[in-house]
Amino acid sequence: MRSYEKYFRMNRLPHIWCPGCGNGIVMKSIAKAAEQLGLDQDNTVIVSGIGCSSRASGYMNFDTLHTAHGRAIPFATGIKLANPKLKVIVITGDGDCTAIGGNHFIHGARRNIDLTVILFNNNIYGMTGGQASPLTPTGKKATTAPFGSVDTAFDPCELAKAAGASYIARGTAFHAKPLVELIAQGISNNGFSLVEAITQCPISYGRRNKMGDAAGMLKWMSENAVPLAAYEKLAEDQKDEKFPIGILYQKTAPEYSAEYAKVIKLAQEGK
Ligand SMILES: Cc1ncc(C[n+]2csc(CCOP(=O)(O)OP(=O)(O)O)c2C)c(N)n1
Ligand code: SF4
Repeated sequence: MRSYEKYFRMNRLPHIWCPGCGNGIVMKSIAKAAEQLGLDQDNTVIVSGIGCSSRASGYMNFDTLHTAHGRAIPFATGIKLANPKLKVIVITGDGDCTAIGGNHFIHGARRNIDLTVILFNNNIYGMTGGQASPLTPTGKKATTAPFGSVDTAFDPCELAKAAGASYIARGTAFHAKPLVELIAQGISNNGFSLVEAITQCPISYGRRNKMGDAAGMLKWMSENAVPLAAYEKLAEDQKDEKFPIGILYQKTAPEYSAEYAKVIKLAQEGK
């Protein structure tokens, strides 16, 4: 047995994801980050919404909660406020987090509550067969955009930064080892952490957009993901489909559950 396997519910495996799906790589990166940090399974909670990626919580050997579509962050907020000693990790898809859960995402970041949100970004609604999400790039095809999406995708990392998150990072399923480090640092940050993990959905997204199979999509990641410092040196016309990876932003700011505890103390003292 590998050392990180204690973080999996081995009796729930094999998983149900399609062959070549990137969700397993991201899930393993979370387990390896947990191992690196020596996370206590009894004091760590994993909360997910609904979607292919959100199935990961059921495979992970912590206290886990598989909630409603888009609602992982408010459930996680309640857990953290009820017991601030817990490490709370949120697993969510791009549709789950930025469409139906978009407002919760903004307000979690605004409060800088100590949650680590791992956003599995496969650019599509995978579970329901390939509808466009707010992170589907303009021009890419989806069942709801058969001629290419006319909407503009937004950058969830920029949104989290503007809203107030204190740790923001992006990795990919291709760069699996650095992804472990980015997740571990996010979990260690005392505040709202976003780790966007670009992952491949060869079935509902790659096939439709002629990106090849899983290997082709991983190759695309290897060619287009650029470490932040190098990305910033690129001229606008060199950027094309390229995107920055690594730690994108960090700051120190008051953490919400600690601030909330102060208010409770004041109220109890009747001041
Ligand atoms: C309130 C509600 N609306 C819609 C759905 C249907 N639904 C389930 S999963 C999903 C999309 C999942 O996409 P995403 O969050 O990107 O995750 P992925 O499957 O791609 O990992 C939708 C629309 C639902 N379960 N509940
Ligand atoms: S539909 Fe896409 S995201 Fe869902 S399991 Fe299959 S490959 Fe993965």
